[in-house]
Amino acid sequence: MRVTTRPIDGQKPGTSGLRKKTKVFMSEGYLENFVQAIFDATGGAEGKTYVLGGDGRFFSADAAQVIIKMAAANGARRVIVGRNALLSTPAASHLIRLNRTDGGIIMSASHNPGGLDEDFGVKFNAANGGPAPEAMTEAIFARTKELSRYFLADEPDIDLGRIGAQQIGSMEVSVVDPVADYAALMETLFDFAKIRAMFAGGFRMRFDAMCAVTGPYATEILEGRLGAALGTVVHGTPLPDFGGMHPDPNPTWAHELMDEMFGAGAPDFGAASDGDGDRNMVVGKGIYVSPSDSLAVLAANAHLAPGYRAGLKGVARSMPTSAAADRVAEALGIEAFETPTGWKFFGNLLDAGRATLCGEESFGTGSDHVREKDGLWAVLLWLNILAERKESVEEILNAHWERFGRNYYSRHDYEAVPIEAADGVMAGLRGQLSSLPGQVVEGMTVAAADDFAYSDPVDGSVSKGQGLRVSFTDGSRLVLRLSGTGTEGATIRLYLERYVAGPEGLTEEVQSALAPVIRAAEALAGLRARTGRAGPDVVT
Ligand code: VG1
Ligand code: CO
Repeated sequence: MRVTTRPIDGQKPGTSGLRKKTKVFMSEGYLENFVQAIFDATGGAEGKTYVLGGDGRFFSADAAQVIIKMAAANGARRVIVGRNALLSTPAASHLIRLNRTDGGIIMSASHNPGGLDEDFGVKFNAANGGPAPEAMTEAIFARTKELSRYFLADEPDIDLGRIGAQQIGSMEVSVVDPVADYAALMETLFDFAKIRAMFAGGFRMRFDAMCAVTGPYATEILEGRLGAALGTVVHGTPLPDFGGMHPDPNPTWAHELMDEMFGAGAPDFGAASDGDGDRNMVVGKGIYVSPSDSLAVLAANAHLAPGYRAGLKGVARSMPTSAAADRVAEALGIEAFETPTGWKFFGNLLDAGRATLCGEESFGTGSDHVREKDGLWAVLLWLNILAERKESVEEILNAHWERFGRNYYSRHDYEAVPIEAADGVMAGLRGQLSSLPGQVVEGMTVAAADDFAYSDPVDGSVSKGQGLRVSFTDGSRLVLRLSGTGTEGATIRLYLERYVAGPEGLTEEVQSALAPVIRAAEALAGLRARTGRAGPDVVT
């Protein structure tokens, strides 16, 4: 059935897909237009195969039916969909690669809250399993601006609860277990026997799935296959509104886990994941692991896991992520890459075999096993390392800092700031960039200041305006950028870093260690002054 439509404003994908208020996505033609634009901008769906799934948030089940009927009406050959429309983002990436499909559609707004009054989102992943690269998202956006029709099969709903093949017109819909193939992949990468023995020996863990998609994955893998005590996974049932939780695994939103890990009788290891399962927070008994440090520790120890025994080809991190991983790459004698924020920028490096591990300061780590960041994968790599080294998280971190020095790191988020005020902050700092080198701010001399532009070393594409950065001669750095995943006003992210070589001063409190950089940021960008805020809303 051909349905007449008109272009809808603002369907521009951000850092990771198109995210809007759920009610916006539910409005007439909104989802349909965007999905049709995806098909049209990628050469049509005729004869193609797609993976479909999502984090189970409110509206996913209905949206899945629409997307399936649109794929059918656009001539697709087959859609592989997770049971009840569930698939974590890394599991979807794996299924795309495993089945060599032409791509996949993931229904998720990731770490944003879910529900009728919260957020919904749609991401398109390409045939390599990774997020659509910039040129593709731009083509999709361009298509949304000229759309006059979409196609929708006039057929009954598919039974998404029933595993197996069903037909819709001439298209096959395969409903699959969302966990099985992913869990099998994890078994090829990690020493499950060794981790199982560690749990059998009394090792205790807490995994907070935050009522989002990783619940079934973590329950099957940690409790089922690795023998962690029943109840290790909490908030393990995916709920349409995430049980009211904000499924963003950071110390602010995963405070229940933090309280437990810093309380009496804390387990040995704690972890949390986000809405769609691609992020992870890792916590030791009484010690928090910053995502930038986590990437560095994983890079330094990955060879302890069977899947990485041959060593790493290279390590890539997003620009705002601390340079801790670079120091490891240098010691290992491998390449280090610095990309813009968002996983889509790692795809080429992974495909070209130039990077094996990638990471972002926003609780994202992953490897070349898929083309997305992967929360549970990171947790399993940590477990594998813990099982091999037989040391606590604290001991491993301290040893890491003693060897490489410590990149103190923090991100300060100012959320839902009026757009003009946020633009003012950015413009204010941007205007000073060229005159900053050589200036002394809060006792530190500016070494360089610029608006980060990235030249992809594989395909030569250039991405400009990726964040304002100011680095100081003592190795300290501050970065300012606007979020591309929010749905309300603007979110300003301020990233702060200071390097201490050691051996003294490696275990200071993070915010006090960063105090001079925080003051320098305020002096240069006037965040508090311009937004009228007393301080950041979230500190990670
Ligand atoms: C944020 C993070 C970024 C991450 C992106 C998608 O983007 O900073 O590192 O790749 O979310 O993650 P932004 O533009 O808001 O800073 V996910 O797990 O929310 O898909
Ligand atoms: Co996510």
